[in-house]
Amino acid sequence: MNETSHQKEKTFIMIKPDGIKRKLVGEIIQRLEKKGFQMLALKMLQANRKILVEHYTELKAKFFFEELIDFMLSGPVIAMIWQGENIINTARQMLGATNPAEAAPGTIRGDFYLGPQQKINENICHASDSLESAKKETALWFPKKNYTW
Ligand code: IDP
Ligand code: MG
Repeated sequence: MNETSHQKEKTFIMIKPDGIKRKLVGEIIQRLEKKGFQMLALKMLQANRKILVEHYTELKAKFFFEELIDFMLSGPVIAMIWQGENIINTARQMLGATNPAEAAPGTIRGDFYLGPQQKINENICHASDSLESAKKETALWFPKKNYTW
């Protein structure tokens, strides 16, 4: 990957239903902007089962899959495309570990951990974990590709 395309790397970031209910939307967007990243697209929507099964298709065999889908259907989500240098890796670092109880201080999942009453799947925010999944998830949630300004 050359330097230019690396600087224009895009990723898919989604605020989960708990992040919206807990009023963390502004906080998450502010953190990404402060890091120098550019928002390219944003929409709030009630996801359906079909798009969520496709989004999380690699986890289909996991014991927590149905609970995860139900949680993701429990309220609207905010789907976004963001751009910036090395954003795929950096956004993952900014989210912190999957299990919010283990997420480091300074990360979104770590800083807003509520304690043992918070379920693992309720971890506030999603970010693509690789270039391949960023492309897949961006196309899945924003099929019209009308986000290049
Ligand atoms: P990630 O979101 O950090 O990439 P993944 O392993 O891709 O983590 O899992 C997707 C989502 O599934 C997690 O964000 C979390 O909501 C949920 N999840 C992952 N592991 C568990 C688990 O052990 N129990 C319940 N939910 C889980
Ligand atoms: Mg993942």
